[in-house]
Amino acid sequence: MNAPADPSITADVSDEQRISDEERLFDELIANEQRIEPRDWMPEAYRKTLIRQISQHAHSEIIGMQPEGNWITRAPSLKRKAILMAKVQDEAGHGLYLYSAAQTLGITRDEMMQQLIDGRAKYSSIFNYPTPTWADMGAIGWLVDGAAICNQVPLCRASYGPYGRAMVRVCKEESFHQRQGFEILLTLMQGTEEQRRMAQDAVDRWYWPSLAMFGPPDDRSPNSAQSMAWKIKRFSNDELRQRFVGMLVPQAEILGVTLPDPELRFDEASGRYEMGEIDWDEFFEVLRGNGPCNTERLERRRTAHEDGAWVREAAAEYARRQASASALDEEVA
Ligand code: FAQ
Repeated sequence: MNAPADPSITADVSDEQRISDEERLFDELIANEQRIEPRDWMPEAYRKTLIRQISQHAHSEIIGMQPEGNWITRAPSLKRKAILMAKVQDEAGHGLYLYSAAQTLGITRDEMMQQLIDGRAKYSSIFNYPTPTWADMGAIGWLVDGAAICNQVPLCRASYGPYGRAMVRVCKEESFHQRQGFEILLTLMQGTEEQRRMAQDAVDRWYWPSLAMFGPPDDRSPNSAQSMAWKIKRFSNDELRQRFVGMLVPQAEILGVTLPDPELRFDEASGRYEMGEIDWDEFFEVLRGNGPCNTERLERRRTAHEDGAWVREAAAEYARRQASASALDEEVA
């Protein structure tokens, strides 16, 4: 007679079996271009990667409200003010969709917010540059939102359902943002000599940081290969940068602005743009917190968070009272 099986061993084997079945299903879903949804099994590293990318993205949208918020009270007309307010409000909405998408992965909004205000979380390098003139609103819309669209349209097909779906709406709004930036620059370029100079100066200052938004070059991008294998990212950082420059060149011609890269040219043989070197030392300094506005941006975010404490407390108290009132109703019934 066989000795009875040790129950702990049986449990281990069946657990392993279950995980490998689940892993196989996960791999099949990815291979077949199907979506992973919040309740599906997923490798822990996939979950962590998504939380990292989506929360950084959410923080970028929220911090990204500041450089343009700076101009709401000074926009040159009522119409421009209304448009800018709507745009900045859209960015807040994008942050909220993204925080919600990240929450489906098991992290709370409080945790993410704490990471941001403690300075432990990253957000896009681009929002650490100043906005001294009205033309910066044009350059941000045209270049920063333009880069965001190039980066985010492929993310609409990200393998994680809530992220991809959030991106669809975000991209529609970003495309309006990009056009409004282009239109601000076009108006300035059709204006006085001083206005044209202001527009060109803004393009000169935002061009290189907007190229850096796509992240480090492929050979220095530690996350790309795995994120592409998981179909979170669909293109590498350098591929998207190329696509962006290809989009900008004809638009710069229409605007009449010069892209500040004397080495920029299209190489017929390779079908790629050749370009000057991005200042990666500057990029990594900004990531380390040493950009022109890092301190100011985080300080502003911290103050806003502290100023909003009473709203959070009031909402929590209201929810508590509602819950105890409905518990009482149930008891009575
Ligand atoms: N800034 O290995 P990779 C917007 C970090 S939204 C700061 O290549 P990955 C809308 C990266 O996190 C703009 N950090 O990383 C708007 C990683 O660090 P970690 C935000 C950066 O994830 C407009 C390390 O470097 N968009 O503009 C940056 O595969 C106007 C190594 O890099 C998104 O977040 C950077 N530029 O690729 C709002 C899009 N680049 O985490 C208001 C979603 C890289 O290992 C006004 N995100 N790093 O410590 C992505 O597509 C990707 O996360 C990348 C980076 C492409 C940004």
